[in-house]
Amino acid sequence: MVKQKKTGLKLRDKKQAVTLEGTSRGAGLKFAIVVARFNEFVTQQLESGALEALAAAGVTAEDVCVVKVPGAFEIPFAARQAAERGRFAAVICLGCLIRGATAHFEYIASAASQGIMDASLATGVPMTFGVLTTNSREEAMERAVPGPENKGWEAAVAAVEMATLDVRGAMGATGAMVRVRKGTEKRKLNVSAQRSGRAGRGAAAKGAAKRNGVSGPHERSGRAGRGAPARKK
Ligand code: DLZ
Repeated sequence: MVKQKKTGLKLRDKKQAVTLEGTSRGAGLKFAIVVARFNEFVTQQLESGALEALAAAGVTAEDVCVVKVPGAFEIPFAARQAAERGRFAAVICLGCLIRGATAHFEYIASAASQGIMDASLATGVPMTFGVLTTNSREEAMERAVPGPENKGWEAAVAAVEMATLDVRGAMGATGAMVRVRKGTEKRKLNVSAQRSGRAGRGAAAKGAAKRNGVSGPHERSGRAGRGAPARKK
């Protein structure tokens, strides 16, 4: 049973909106990076960019698992498996499609993007899209330069933000929005996410709980949440 914090007021009690957003701090969270080998001269650079961004966000190397697949078409399968079987807070998907003479480009691009979105929604694990779709090798290489311009870097930054965004956890037991004191908003929302039992992120919840100095429901019960296999519908 979730205990509401004394400071928690229902949103309708006051006329002020509550803003929820993730953070850029990923320490304690686990991430999977699914990388397609096709056009490896680019995807290797995307992988490096993603790894650098995760390190900059405080994620340690042992908390990152890199999964290699043949091409972008295979990314959704591996991403879904990682989300279902692993305790990842988010999955970063990286690939490179360069337009060729055939219709392959369109088919693979739409299968990859739709497949990744479907996998993310089906598992409840955030997945980010670092799959380039370019007209030339040059365009692809421009997007794989070292640093924050690198699309792998961008996808990793988005993954950290999504992994730390907990919309459901910020709701009270009845689904009512929990209001927190001004100035301490983000920290309090993270705490309420851990206590509400709705975060369901397994390792993610545990990590955030540690950072916040509280023990979340998953820590106490040892229950896997978001990392557990998706329920059949
Ligand atoms: C077949 C193919 C083609 C033509 N182009 C690309 C591409 O530009 N980028 C990419 O990641 N993969 C490509 N592939 C391979 C497919 O994604 C897939 O690996 C194969 O069709 C085997 O299922």
